[in-house]
Amino acid sequence: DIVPVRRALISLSDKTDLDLLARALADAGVEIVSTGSTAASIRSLGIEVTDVAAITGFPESLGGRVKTLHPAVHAGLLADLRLEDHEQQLAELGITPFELVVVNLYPFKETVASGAQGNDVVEQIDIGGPAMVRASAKNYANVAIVVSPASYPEVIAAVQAGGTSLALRGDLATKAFQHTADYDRAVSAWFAQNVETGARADASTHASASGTDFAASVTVTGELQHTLRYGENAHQAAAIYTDSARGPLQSGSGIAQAEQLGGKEMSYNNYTDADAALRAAYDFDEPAVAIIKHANPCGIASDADIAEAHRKAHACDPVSAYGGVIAANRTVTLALAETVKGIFTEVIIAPDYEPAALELLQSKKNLRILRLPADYRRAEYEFKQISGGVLVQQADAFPAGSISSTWQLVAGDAADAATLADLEFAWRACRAVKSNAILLASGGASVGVGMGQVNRVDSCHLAVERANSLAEGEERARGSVAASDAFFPFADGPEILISAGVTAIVQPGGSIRDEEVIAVAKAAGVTMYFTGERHFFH
Ligand code: 93A
Repeated sequence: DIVPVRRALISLSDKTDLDLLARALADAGVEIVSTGSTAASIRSLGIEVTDVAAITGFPESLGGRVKTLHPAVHAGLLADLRLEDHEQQLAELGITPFELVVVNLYPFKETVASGAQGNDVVEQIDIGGPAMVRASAKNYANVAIVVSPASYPEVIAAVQAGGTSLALRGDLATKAFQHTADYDRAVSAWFAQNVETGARADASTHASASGTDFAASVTVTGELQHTLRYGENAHQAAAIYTDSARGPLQSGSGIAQAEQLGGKEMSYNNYTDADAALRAAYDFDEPAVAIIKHANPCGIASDADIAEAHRKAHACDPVSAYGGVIAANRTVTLALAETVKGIFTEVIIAPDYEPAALELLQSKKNLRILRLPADYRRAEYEFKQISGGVLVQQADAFPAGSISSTWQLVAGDAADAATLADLEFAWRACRAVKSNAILLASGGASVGVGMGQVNRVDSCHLAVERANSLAEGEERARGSVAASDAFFPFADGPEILISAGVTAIVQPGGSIRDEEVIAVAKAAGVTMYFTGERHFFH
């Protein structure tokens, strides 16, 4: 497994310790092949060197863009001499293989850091260098690839001792691939920020980019905002970080940037619930209020009057709303503040407060009052922590305006205007409910929510049960409409909703049993729409 080094290819931007390396190789009788300024440096030390142009028979051209990109170089890097066939072909082509390659790349990151822009940066994207590094690393069975002066002493020692070991070449190749991957990440991040692309123009639209494009365009970092008293439970230490993503979507100013106007310090759970409340209330163009407990809505409603929206949201589940988090997507009026004053509430979030409303709310010492920044924009990246890592995705969102124009009517009569408005409301509201989500709505308000169940039938049962049991003497499920965040895998869920008196259902569709589901709706004369798009929320 020891490969003696007879011929080395050296091409360096950073020439740290080049003298040390070149002299050691020359003393060990290694033939040195090199590029432009690297060859000049070696020659100036009085060490013999072969110009790469002498091997390629092709001059360095296009201002240096094409130096080593030539089969005479790359066949010498990629030939696997364990194969007789490769050895024979090299001989026929008159190509001598390399056993050692020493390359470091154009200083791309340093150029960006210097404040350079545009073409000055683009010109510093090394193409030939990474090609040699990757070719040699792939061929680590035959070639030792060195990308850092830190590896010179070890490599020199190996050359002097008779050759490089497989283990050393494996180590070097691993570092080499890390190096080129890191380099390309820097290049792709710069492109995502600085180069006008179709993806960037499309980023604000509903269409999602491919995962590869997305990952290449996002840089995830965190900046400590402040520590928290504790985490989800009292024995867990915690802190909050902001600005955790940079990319073409530009993360908006989410709950982490809200200004606190009163009340105790925000806790870890306050933040998660407040974020869930924002998700729920800010999905609506019309004035809307959401009340959240344990990240799930116990009521969402919209109404031209924001105080009335709150009243309707609260009526959905007054029991659970105790100790809840309220988000309003309009300025909090005195009328709304007066109602909230009488209900134990942990947090209230809004874009602003009427002065009298704020004064009234501030009189409740424990109520945390948050105001969103004036330039509030929904965060456009979503993160989910998993052990040892973090998942990142484009935020899920609805477009503004009517969302039913693309829906497909699959059963019953087309909904009248009022029913369609409730279906649109239910579909938007359902997105804020943890999966599996079933949300019953009536008159622009949720009336029964089935959330977080591990099967969809249970969510249907729960939604109906809550709609009817929480309203004294009223059967709120009857005459309501239903939304389901994902398709019904069986007809049992819709059967429960229909027998409870639901008149219209909106759901994504796409189950292999869609026909059975549609048949149940048709038989009951219930309207059903397919949206073609699901909105899981876990
Ligand atoms: O412009 S390149 O992308 N095209 C090439 O063919 C090429 N070959 C080597 N860059 C290329 N290199 C890079 O040139 C090396 O990665 C190294 O960083 C630099 C050394 O060039 P010189 O020795 O001519 O100054």
